[in-house]
Amino acid sequence: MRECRRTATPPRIRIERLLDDADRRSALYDETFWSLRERPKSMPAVWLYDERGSLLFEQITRLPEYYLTRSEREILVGRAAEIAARTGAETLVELGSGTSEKTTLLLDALAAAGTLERFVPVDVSEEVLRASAQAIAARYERVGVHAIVGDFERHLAAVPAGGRRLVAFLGSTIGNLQPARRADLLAAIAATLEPGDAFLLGVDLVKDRARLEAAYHDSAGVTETFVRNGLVVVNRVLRADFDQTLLAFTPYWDAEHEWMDIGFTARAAHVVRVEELESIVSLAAGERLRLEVSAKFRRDGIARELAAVGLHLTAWWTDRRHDFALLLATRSPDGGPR
Ligand code: AVJ
Repeated sequence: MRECRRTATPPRIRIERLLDDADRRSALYDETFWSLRERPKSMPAVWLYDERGSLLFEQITRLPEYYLTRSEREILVGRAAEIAARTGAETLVELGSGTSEKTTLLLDALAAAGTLERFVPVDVSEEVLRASAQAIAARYERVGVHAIVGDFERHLAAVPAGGRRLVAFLGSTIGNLQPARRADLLAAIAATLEPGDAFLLGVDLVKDRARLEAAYHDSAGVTETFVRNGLVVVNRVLRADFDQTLLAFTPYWDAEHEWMDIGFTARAAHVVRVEELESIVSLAAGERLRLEVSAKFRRDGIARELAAVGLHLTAWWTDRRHDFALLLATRSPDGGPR
């Protein structure tokens, strides 16, 4: 464990680094190498979230077609006080916290309920964590921040124990994981939870194809720019030569897997070099290159996935249109927190 001792870091902030840039890079390169050999050929969605990608995603959240962020906020606005009352949480743990403004809704409610003592954001980006830790510590004078620079798929054991904890995983980010990895993550979350702790999960719901496809293929073209930026990043960082003109942006709803498959279709057969991975990727005409999946959920399905790892659904809230859901789950079989 390393504590940060920069002069600018107030004593209520502690930043624990479990991951450095070199670890992050080698894990990502390795994953990219292997996913380019899958069927369909894929690349990890992490490539979408460089600085420009994160700004573009912010823009996506304001698009008329992209309902997810607004729907989740609507639920949080309506239910934050109830979440605070039900969980009585002293610690809010947020996975993949980013810069999330939605966190503030939860923290405000926990502070108003008088239970909040500590905020534990977990994110791979130290920069993002440092900024949000400062902001949160400034806003809540009596709250300690214990930020963890880590990968929530690998470093959950580092989440500090003690007190009632609410572990939040918002934005339907869980939908980026395919079922096997999702099950592993849920199992790790379940293993972290102690009786009295709760898990708050945001999931986007299955709905009609047209609305789903529009959410990922907006008329202003922001999503296309966002996904194409992933290729720009890979070209720069991995010294690849993906040719944007040979790849059509073709996101589609995969009704069998119930996920949005977000990626490209090769307009013609061609070969791409990825120097840094010492790889050559050949794409046939019409072949798919996937950059991200965004799984959508149903209440029964996610309840079953939770039950499979010993978690029990204790609350389920949706927005007025039933587009998105927030759920609470606990480890204890009978109703969870007092
Ligand atoms: C940030 C992963 C929740 O899946 O909706 C938005 C990412 N990709 N448009 C999603 C995304 C294209 C987003 N998540």
